[in-house]
Amino acid sequence: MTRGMRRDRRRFLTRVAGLGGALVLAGCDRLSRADWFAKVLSNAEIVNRKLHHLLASRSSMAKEFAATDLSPDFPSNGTRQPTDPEYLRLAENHFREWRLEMSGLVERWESLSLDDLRELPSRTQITRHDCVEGWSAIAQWKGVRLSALLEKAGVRPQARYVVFFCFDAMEAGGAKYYESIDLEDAFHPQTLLAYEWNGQPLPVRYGAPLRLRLERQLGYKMAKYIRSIEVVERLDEIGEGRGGYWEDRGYEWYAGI
Ligand SMILES: Nc1nc2c(c(=O)[nH]1)N[C@H]1C(S)=C(S)[C@@H](COP(=O)(O)O)O[C@H]1N2
Ligand SMILES: [Mo]
Repeated sequence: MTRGMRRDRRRFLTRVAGLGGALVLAGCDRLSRADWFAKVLSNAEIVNRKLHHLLASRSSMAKEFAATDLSPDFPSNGTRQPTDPEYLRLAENHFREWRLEMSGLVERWESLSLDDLRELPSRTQITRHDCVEGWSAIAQWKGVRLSALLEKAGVRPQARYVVFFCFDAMEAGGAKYYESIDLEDAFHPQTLLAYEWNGQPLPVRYGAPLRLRLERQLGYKMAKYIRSIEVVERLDEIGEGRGGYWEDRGYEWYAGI
C-alpha cells in the first residue's frame, strides 16, 4: 500500500465512519491494524447497543403480574361518571346501541358494537397503572388488541397517529377528553381497547364501555369512555393541537414510564 493509497483509504473511512469513527482514526497511526479494527468494532458496538436500547425500550413488554397481586381497591381518577346525555342513554341500555366509530386514514371506516369487538383477537393482562398524581394500582384488563382493529380497517400509508375521542368533559360545557398515540404504540401487543376489568364488564368508573390500555405510559394517556377513533397524519388541528386533553394543558405527549 502506498502512502497515497493509505491517505485515500483513510479519507474514505473517515467519511463513512462519521464522528465516532473519525475520532478513532485520529489515533490510528500508532495502532496495529488488528488493534485499529478492534477499536472500530467496539465503538460501533457501543452505538449499536445504544440504538438497540432505544428501540427495544419502545417495543419491550410492560411487566405483568399474578392474580395474587391484584389491588384490593383500584382508584378511579378524572371522570368517574360522564354526564353527557347521549352517554347516559347508552349506559342505561348497557351500551347495546353504542358503536365504536373508526374513521380517518383507514381503508374501510368501521362502526363496531361491543359484540363485534368481542369477536376480534383479544388479550388479557394483569398490569400496574401509574398515575402522574403519584398512585399506582394493579388490575386485570381484557380487550381487543388495537392492532387487530387497525388491521381490520387497514391503515393507509400517510397514517401516523391514532386519536381517541371520549364522551366526557372535565368541566360542564368544556372541552371533551381526547388522547393520541403513535402507530408504534398502537401496534404494541399490550395496547388494548379494554372492555373488561378484573373479569367483569368494564365498570363506568373505569371507562365503560371501552377504554385504552397503554401499559408503558402514564394513566392520563389511557382514554376512558371512548366514543370514536380517528387515524390521522397530524395532531395540530385536533383540540388545541398538542395531542390530548392534558397535553393541551401542559402535560407531555409521550408519557413513558
Ligand atoms: N375520558 C377520560 N379518560 C381518562 C381520564 C378522564 O378523566 N377522562 N382520566 C385519566 C387519568 S389521569 C387516569 S390516572 C386514568 C384513570 O383511570 P381509572 O379511573 O380506571 O383509574 O384515566 C385516564 N383517562
Ligand atoms: Mo392520572
